[in-house]
Amino acid sequence: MTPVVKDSRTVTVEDGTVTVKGWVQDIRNLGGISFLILRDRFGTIQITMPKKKLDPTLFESITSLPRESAVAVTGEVKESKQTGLGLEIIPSGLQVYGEAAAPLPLGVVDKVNAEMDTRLNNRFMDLRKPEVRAVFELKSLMVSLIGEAMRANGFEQIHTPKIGAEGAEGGSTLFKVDYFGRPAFLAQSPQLYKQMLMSTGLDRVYELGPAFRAEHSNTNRHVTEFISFDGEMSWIENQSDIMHMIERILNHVLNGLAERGGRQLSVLGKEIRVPTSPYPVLTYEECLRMVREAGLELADGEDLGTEGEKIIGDIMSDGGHDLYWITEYPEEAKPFYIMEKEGTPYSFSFDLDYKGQEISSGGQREHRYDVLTDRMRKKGLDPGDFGFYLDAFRYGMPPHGGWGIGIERLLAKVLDLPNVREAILFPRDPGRLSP
Ligand code: AMO
Repeated sequence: MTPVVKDSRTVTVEDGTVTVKGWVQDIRNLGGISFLILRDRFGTIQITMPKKKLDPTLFESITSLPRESAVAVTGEVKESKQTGLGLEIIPSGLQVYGEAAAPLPLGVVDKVNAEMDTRLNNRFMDLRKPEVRAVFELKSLMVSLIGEAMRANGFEQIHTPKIGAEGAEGGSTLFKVDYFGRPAFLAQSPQLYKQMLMSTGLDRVYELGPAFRAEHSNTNRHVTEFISFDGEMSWIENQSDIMHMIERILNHVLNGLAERGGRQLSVLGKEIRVPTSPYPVLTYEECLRMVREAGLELADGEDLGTEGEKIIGDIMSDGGHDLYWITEYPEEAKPFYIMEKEGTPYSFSFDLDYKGQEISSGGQREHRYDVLTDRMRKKGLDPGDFGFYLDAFRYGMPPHGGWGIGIERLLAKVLDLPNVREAILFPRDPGRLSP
């Protein structure tokens, strides 16, 4: 006999008898007959118990199982027109691995959605819902697809330190840690290290790793720990080389999710709109104009902000574009490592926005030592604090550039999730340090 539930690791078959393992989703008692709905990661199966035909002790043990207990049921498979799978199991044995306490902290099949906090406090139970788990299965697929695209384009995967002496993204979002009595910080990004590698011959590198930001804001798109997908490439001509690369990678990722994530996407009732390249390019000044025309008062050089980004997102969406670039930000608004556009107040930088939200920023870096140190001073930084980084610029640094993409923001936008926390197993924010 062949296994009855295809590709499930929880079914074993022997002499026409199967053993299925899973969680007790529901038990229905209808007088002479009872049903147990058993669930594993692939779906549910019905265990049918005609009272008169079953051993009374077994009947009693199964029908009194608390919901969500982890069990194995052994029995005979029968065809059934009444079940979705087209079959049912008549049980002959039961093994209880873990009996669930009652009441449950959170219902798994409840129609009413629990509050986000209740769900996150009981994430182990929340994740038993197929639609919650599907997000993380797609996240796992997304990470594989990123790896595929990066390898295909000649990038090496790297791992840089997450504890360091300096941050690259501004002092206000640094988490301080006590490093054996010395002050240290959690990495806000791999920025300094990925750039240093550009002077080594590791011409194209990428990292998928945690980034920490002491961001004291409670919004649906900020968390204090996220996974940053960083890329850096050297010998570039200009920032268009980087933008083209990102488009190639994202198109592979979105196509791959649509093609290989079909089961999870249908659980979520979502479809992925794969973009066509090239993505439209807007300049910061054009965006400012669009936002002002929509009635939002923004000063010259001011951040477009959540509201401004949304206005532009709506306009672009009306034109059929989910993904679009915003380039030529004022250099003042960009970090020291970004190259200025000489003779103008602008910079060689970009943001990539997806449905009205920034999911990535990057640009061409300042690779000329003297100009870089001047730019640091202009930003109120002491080049002396960045000696380890600057040394890599003193002995032959090629032109280079790169990007950082918050993968949870990307996934949240792909799946239209209302909150970036939906794409993080155990999110961290100002109010949440556990679980
Ligand atoms: P930036 O600071 O813009 O750039 O961050 C890059 C991307 O990381 C994500 N992100 C976040 N996601 C969730 N919560 C947060 N608090 C958060 N902060 C940032 C966003 C953002 O677009 N070193 C540069 C990148 C580069 O130039 O290579 C950097 O870190 O998706």
